[in-house]
Amino acid sequence: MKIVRHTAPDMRQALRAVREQLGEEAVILSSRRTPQGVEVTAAVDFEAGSLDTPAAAAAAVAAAVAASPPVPTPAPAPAAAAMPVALSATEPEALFPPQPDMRADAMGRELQTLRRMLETQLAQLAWNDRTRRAPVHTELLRELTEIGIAQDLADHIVGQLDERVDLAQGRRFAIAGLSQYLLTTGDRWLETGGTVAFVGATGVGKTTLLAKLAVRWILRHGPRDLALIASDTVRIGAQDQMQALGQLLGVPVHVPERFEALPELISRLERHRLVLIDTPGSSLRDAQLSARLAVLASSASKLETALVLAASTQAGALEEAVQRFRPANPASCLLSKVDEATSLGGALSVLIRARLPLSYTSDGQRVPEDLRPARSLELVSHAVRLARTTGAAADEDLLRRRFGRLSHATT
Ligand SMILES: Nc1nc2c(ncn2[C@@H]2O[C@H](COP(=O)(O)OP(=O)(O)OP(=O)(O)O)[C@@H](O)[C@H]2O)c(=O)[nH]1
Ligand SMILES: [Mg+2]
Repeated sequence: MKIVRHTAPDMRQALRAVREQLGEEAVILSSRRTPQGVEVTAAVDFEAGSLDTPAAAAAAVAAAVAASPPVPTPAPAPAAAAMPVALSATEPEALFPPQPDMRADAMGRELQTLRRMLETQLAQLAWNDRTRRAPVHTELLRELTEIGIAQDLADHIVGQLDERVDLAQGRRFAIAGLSQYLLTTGDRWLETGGTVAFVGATGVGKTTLLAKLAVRWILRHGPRDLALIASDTVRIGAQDQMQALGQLLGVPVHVPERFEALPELISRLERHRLVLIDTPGSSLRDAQLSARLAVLASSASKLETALVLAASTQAGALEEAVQRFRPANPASCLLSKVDEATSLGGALSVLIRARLPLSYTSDGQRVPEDLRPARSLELVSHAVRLARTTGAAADEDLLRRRFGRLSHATT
């Protein structure tokens, strides 16, 4: 099937243009007024009789209208005499109070249903058309969806592909594209140091990551230039956890009196090359979260906040975490629990969309073994492998809803 959109000064000219391009079989799908005149969207299909044709789609919609239940008629208003209202010629509204316009409501709902049905049919047509015209592109969209890559990103990557590309080339291009968009920082904390506060939701693995980095630093540089700050005074046992780590490593653990005293404590520790700061985990709806993040954002310019995200979390919740912790102005993020994730594409899409560079990933509980400096190609390849091993499948309905849009089929 072929779908075209024409703009002309008037309807007559628009229809003539449609007829010239699509012939007498063309079906008008929609028309609307525009500042230039009218815009007409029309389609023609070469497999008449199939439900995939616009004519059949229109017929299906018409049949659905005919079959839909009648619009309920509102109950008759009570007789004026029975109303407990003062009869006054000057207040006719009191005699006939406005009834809720049930009929209009029902018609509105009916139209919405029709609109959805039509959109579904058109999406199906457009997706079928796209599959026929660019099978490699649609296969790649399917595979990216199976990996868990977000719709806009998948569309963007596939949209850059040449028309004559084959599937193997297309796959290589998509993986290279994703790797290129996924920013990473390199192993810079362990090489040159820094002052880093780990923020993130409760239980995502902040303290474990801090411990892994501290041990790795000592293995490379010794304990002299390392300082730890335990600013989590919220969770029972959090201080003990940090003190135990400090004792084990032979490194002092500093505790600010209050969270607000953190900037002052940081400036006192300036001579240390690496200062790692454990912060309380916050539920995303924590009332104190904004205040704490504001303290971090206004702290010494040397301080950098790093957002910890658990890869095992759903993409929607990761997106929300990125938004909620934005006031702390994180310069980078760390991805924990990669070993627990059943799909990685969603997490990678969130990081790419937020342009948040990834510093390290963690794929287990062992300290310090389960820590890696983030490498984008490695992560994207891991996401692909994961989709294969879990047998992820994108169902046809999802693909049609995501990628079956008219613009793709418009010539
Ligand atoms: N499987 C797996 N478990 C992890 C990983 N990182 C941390 N954990 C576990 O997750 C749990 C929580 O880790 P913590 O480091 O205490 O998390 P947190 O963010 O500091 O928690 P709060 O301070 O309570 O907010 C612990 O049982 C860790 O062993 C990881 O990469 N993979
Ligand atoms: Mg902790």
